[in-house]
Amino acid sequence: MPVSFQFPRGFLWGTATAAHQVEGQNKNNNWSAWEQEPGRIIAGHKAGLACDWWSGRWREDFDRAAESGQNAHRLSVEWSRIQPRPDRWDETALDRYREMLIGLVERNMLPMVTLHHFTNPLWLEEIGGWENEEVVPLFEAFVRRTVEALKEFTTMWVTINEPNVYAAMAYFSDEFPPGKKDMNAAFNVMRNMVRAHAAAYHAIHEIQPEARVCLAHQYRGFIPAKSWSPIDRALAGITSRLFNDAFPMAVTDGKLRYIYKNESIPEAANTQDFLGINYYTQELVAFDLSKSDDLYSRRFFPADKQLSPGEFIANWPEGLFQGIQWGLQFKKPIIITENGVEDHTGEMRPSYLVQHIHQMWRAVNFNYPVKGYFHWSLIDNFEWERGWTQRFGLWELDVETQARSKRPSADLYAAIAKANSLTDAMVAQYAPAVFDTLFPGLQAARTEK
Ligand code: IFM
Repeated sequence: MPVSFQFPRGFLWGTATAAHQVEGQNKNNNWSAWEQEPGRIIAGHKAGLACDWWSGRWREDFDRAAESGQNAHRLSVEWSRIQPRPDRWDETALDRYREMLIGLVERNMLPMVTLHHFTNPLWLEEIGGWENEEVVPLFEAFVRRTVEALKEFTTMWVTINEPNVYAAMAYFSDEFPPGKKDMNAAFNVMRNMVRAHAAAYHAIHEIQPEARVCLAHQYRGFIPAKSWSPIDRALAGITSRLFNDAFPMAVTDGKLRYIYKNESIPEAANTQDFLGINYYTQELVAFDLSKSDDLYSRRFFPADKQLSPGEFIANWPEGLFQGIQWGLQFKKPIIITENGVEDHTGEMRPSYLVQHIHQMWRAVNFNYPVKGYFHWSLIDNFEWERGWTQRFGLWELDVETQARSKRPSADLYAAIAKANSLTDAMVAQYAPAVFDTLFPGLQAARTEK
């Protein structure tokens, strides 16, 4: 008897991408400038042509996604293309995005559009980026223009991708532009992001009352390294409140809670229609006196976890289930807006994928309102400060030749999406090493017969 983990009818199976990471030829945003600065990106890598979507290679990649049973795709639009200068809107850029969304609809894939995914127009960066409160009306104006132009093709909008990662990487550690370590600036950025999200949420609903709008949160479990240690527990709790809770709480009750102060932002209350969760991994947290820059905490992976080739992600699938349980407090439908692993070898991805989809199925089986899953990513793309050293694609990209080749997980994900379920046969074929974890005793029972 075959055994399968079945998903509800209408479940969304997609992949996620972001403009700067796949389009190529972006020259007018803060990341293209950052990439020119020596020492900012591993090995001096640049996004360059990326996956060459701006020249039209999205067509062949959307064909790949559609042929492999995906019924949705999450992409982002590049603010600096749509509004190259504060006083100029580029209709040809909006036409290009229209074409892409039509391309998805024609292939029977539901588009989900992210309006901000890490990059800022240079003109915005020059006036202080998200530190400057002027960003709130500026973002709202950009959102209005974009949503007016694209509303015919989608009702699913992500205002800001991973605002917690943006604030942490650009203002706590200096890995994203503008490369600051400044806790006050980080707070201002967080406050402006919450206010800009709220303004965008209200504007989108004014233009398109049926819209479904969210922020995509990166959820990361922080586990005290020593469960009996009050200080490890306190540090894990503070880190989690700051990284996981601050934004989703603020867009729920209109209060932004920071390390040493709170701010009331009443217009942000109840401004998400669904909860987007990006989940990759979780970490242990231990008190460490030498880490004064990092709230005196050291974060690391347990020795018994399988690590991705760049040791960037520990395969910790239960964290996805826990992330979904954490998300229940916001009382909204949940979509996994990103999940994946950097693995240029293609060897770890199949087992990572089936274990995470199994955890998501457990949540669905508890009747938790999980409505869809977007794998990061369809194709290898430019991985920010880690350049081209980390590969998250179901398809491999040769950056020099633009040739695509399919990794085994592309077939595995296609089988899951087409069947709307994960079966024992799929696990046996693609990820035999975790068969017993997912189907305990099944192999033995079959052998006995
Ligand atoms: O590539 C990134 C993406 O831009 C945001 N979420 C995490 C991904 C993998 O690091």
